[in-house]
Amino acid sequence: MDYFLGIDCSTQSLTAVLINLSKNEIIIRYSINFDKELPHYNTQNGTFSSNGGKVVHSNPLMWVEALELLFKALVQLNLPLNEIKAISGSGQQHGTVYLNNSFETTLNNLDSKKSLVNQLQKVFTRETSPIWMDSSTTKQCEEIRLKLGGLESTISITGSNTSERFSGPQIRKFYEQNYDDYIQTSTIHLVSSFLSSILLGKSSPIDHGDGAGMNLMNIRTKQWDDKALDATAPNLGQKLPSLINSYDVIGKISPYFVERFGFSPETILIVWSGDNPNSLIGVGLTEKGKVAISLGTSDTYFSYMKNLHFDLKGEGHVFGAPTGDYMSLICYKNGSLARKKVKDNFNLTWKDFSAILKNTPRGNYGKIMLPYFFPEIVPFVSQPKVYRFGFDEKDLEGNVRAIIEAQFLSMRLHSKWIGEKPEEIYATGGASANREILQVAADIFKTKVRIFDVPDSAALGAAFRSAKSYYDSINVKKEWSDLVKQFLYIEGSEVIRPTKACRQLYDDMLKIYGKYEDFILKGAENPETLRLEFVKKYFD
Ligand code: XUL
Repeated sequence: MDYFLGIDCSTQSLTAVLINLSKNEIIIRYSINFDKELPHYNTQNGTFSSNGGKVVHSNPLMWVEALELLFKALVQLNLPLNEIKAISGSGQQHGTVYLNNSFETTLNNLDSKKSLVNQLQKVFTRETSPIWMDSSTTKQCEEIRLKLGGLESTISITGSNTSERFSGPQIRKFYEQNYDDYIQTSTIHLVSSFLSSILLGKSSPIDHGDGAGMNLMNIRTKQWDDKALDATAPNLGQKLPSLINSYDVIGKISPYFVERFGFSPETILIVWSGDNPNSLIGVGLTEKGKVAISLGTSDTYFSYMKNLHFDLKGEGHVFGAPTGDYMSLICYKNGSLARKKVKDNFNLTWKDFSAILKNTPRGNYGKIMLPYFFPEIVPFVSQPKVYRFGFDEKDLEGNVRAIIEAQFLSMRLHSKWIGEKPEEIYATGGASANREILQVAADIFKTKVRIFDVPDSAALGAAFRSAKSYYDSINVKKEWSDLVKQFLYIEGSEVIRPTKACRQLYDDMLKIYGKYEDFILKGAENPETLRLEFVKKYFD
């Protein structure tokens, strides 16, 4: 049997998806929820935050302990771990793990009678890891951008503007504020390459997909960029693992996992990548024209990109794709946690929430929200604040529809740089199960939205990646598109069609929404008159 395992370390949980590619079936999905199953780390939604939500960290030991729990559970479920041919994984992007010089030797000498978490206690030079939700590095972003020659030059070197959550600015902050600990650090890993190292029993390379989310990799040469390294912190090049293709095999599984959990010593490992590159494959985006929205802790909008081009405004990103090409990505922090805030403020269930969406009119009587419940990435907002125009926080129905319309209006507005109008949008992530939310997406984008009931797209993508590289390694030719499409059975999934009658309404609303962003964030003119005209045109 051709069993492949994909593991995803996301913000709130660690998930495994085991697939049998000979039969195109999922054997199991299994998740460890950090808050619930590892309560001694005291996380909230997998994180700890301070400084008004600007500093957001997580605990790398928690991820390690979760990995053990996950494997224990798979053993207890009697899954054929010894028949798994290859494993790869996915990590929430940008987060960094700081390790001292005992990391390699510890991994090399793991005792399979003892737990991982006990043996890895002393390998860190920084107890907690800044993750993608951290927005405390505005100063470092400015410093690095300046040294790289300004906005456009930074984007054209690294594929993105310097971004608060990206690894480079985070590393610079650590160097500036904890100089001694920075000096003690011999290796800096990403979440993906850290966990990949543990399975491998030695430091793992970083792949081009996740490497592109650091502001340190040259997006054209796919090598560490000397200028970017120098602009970030001294001797950084010596602390970073090497960069490799996302499809490269990095070795065989460490004996620790063979002895402790019963994996076969022949299991090959493929380098881990970021959750977004993995999801790109997990939802079957192996060619142009199709876009995915992933509605999870973060909401992301992403697509496969054959030829490199950039968002010169600096809001969108270009990462490496698992196929060796590129992908575009726009990321919103106010995703599911913001939707949940509105739901919880009114003590609603998701069923109530959906019913309200169904029963309120498109355009929401002109009630517009700028939903910055948390600091936002796109557009950049450092101080969280929710702005409401034409309604207030007590208006139950108004708030429910306004948050969803705001999220998709913002996505349509800020994805224009990608150039192509999507032919079809694939919806994935937790909230993709909610048809009413997706109907709003279809209406606002004026595009079909296809629902995938493959919630763990990043872990599944990792399983696909491990399969593809395994077949390559034994010279069995499989095209990406065939492998993925056969498995996903895309044609069988449900499609939500846009409502024709509201095309003009959302075009008008989009313009007003953009003007409210400019009004609040750039001090432009207040578009209230336009909003009132909109109300008159559609709701009088
Ligand atoms: C992407 C981003 C998030 C994280 C966590 O740039 O910051 O999507 O990868 O999911």
